[in-house]
Amino acid sequence: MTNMEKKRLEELKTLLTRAGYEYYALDNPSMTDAEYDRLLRELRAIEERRPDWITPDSPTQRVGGAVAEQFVKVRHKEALLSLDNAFDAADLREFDRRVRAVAPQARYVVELKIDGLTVALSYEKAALTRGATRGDGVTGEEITGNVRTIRSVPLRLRGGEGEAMPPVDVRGEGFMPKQSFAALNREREEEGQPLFANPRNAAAGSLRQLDSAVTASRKLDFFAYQLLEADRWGVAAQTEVLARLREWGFKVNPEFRLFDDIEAVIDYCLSMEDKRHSFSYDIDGLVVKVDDFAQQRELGFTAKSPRWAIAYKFPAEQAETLLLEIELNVGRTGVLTPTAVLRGVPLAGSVVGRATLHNLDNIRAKDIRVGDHVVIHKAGDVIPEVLRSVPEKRDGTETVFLMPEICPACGGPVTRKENEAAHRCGNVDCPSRQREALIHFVSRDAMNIAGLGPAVLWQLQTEGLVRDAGDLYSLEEERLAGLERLGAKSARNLLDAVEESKKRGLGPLLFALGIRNVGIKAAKTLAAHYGSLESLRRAGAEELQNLPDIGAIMAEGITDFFRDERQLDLIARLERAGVLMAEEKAAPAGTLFAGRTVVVTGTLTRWSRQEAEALIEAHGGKTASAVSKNTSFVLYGDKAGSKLEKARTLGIPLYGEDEFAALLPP
Ligand code: 0OX
Repeated sequence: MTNMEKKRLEELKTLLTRAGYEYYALDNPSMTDAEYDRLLRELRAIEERRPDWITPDSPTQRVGGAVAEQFVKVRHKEALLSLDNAFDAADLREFDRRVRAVAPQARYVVELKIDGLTVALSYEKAALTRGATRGDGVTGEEITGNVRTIRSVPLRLRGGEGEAMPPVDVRGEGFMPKQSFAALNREREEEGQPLFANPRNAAAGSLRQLDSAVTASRKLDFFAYQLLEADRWGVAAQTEVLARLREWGFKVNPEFRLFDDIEAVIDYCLSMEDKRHSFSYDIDGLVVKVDDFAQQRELGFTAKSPRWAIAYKFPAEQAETLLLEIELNVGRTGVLTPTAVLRGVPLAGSVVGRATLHNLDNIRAKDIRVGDHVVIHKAGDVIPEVLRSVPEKRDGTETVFLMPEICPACGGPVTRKENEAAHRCGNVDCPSRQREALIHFVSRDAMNIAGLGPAVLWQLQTEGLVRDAGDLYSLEEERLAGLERLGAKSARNLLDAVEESKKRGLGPLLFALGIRNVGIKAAKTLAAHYGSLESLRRAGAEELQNLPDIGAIMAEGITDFFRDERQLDLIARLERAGVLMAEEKAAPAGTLFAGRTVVVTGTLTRWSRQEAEALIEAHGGKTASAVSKNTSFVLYGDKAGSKLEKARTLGIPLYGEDEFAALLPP
């Protein structure tokens, strides 16, 4: 029996690995999803009976679940190089000239430049043993558990010589397809989580997860393009590498082309500019590489990049429109940021009506006037920015922008410090500054007070109910309920959220207070080290600088903050209101859900999904992102989809929010 079972297990692993390869790497499925699921279940069942037979390359081992404490640094076998950039045909011709001086016969492979992040993979005895990020090129971070969850990354090399196979090192681009990115952001929006700016950031954030179950829930993909120590593998050119990588089971981008001369390369690069949006993933250009490795070796490297390759970067997408007026926004530190109000214009996927102008120096340097035609682009493909004006189109009615001497929000004096580009409103009571400070105070990484969006804060401010953060803790229910658009229920919820925020602990509080230059990371470091606001207050600048992540400028920001009477007064009021001023101690772990694995799905109303998962873990349970036979029960909310269905078919207990809440101690 055992023998037969073992044989079946091997058979299932082979069948499923092949099906996965055909589906994910070749994009050419040979098996239906239902059949795949059935075989996977059968494999799981065997592995459950015989856990000693589970190997890391089993198709069941992609789900993630391992949670790391921190990332481990790894040294790359060979440094990861960066690429020189070409922005136009002339740059490419110049590159060609330098190449031909050394290798007159060079041929070029042109690959798409996938806009993701470099991932380095190592295989030993044909099995995946390590995945790492680029890091600084010399040392990266070990992310093996996360990389394993990417379906197109082979866990075992196909046709590998198994035990006898020498180590293989492969590099490529990890990325998130555009559709997965859009779906992920939609989901995050529903759950009130911050959105990723672009697929690249989403991929980076997903790969740098300490909890690989989170990575597994993100739809990442991988294209391989480089093989280290290629000679050892008898391959002598980039095109041969791509072929070999494909044979081994990697997904290789099919769009690469081979050219004899640079003019053909240029034509191809230019033609791709129109095609760039037609791919299911973002590309930011193309990579032109000398194909032949002997020629590559002759060309060698500069200090930071190979002489045999260059990145052709697409011109950033731009648009021209009319600058209608310049608005000033007063931030929480008093900085006046000029924003261009534009006649709406489509640009890289959205209609842009506003763009930042950064500061007065920038406006002057670019001679941007109100009424000008201006060229805009999206920085990092996201943030609209004014690049330049188009003076040829002026008709004489344009006006030079002047920075007002008084703040447009409060009439206070506007000043500019020497050596600073920013103009600032000096009035600490400026309502605009106070409003921005409040928005920051209640934001998610700070005190996380749900239901206090900018509109409600605005209302509380104009009604005179709230001036600073201290006032939030003395709001009265009756007064709130009487406000327009708020009502009794929202008033109650809001007060509950305010009450709840008192327990956030020192880290979030420090961030919320808006100490100059202290971001969320530094706030956490300070909280962990000092444990209470009082002992932080007593720390000197020198002592502070000895902490990781804290530099001289930040230390000064902190000591200045604690010398400010108004801040000390605010802290005293927060303390009297019962806001926790010390690092929150972890509650003793309960045992209610000990030994149970719970899947949370759909939109909950009482908690965010993260909060519900934290609750389960605080009571000794484990959480998972996928429903399997091992799931103890599913907590489901609104619009729960396939996970709920799957749980139903597997006969796993289902709990609605109310039933779940009833399990919890009061
Ligand atoms: C990409 C990409 C990046 C390897 C050695 C020189 C350049 N983002 O798609 N890098 C490379 O090649 C490196 N190729 C690519 N296709």
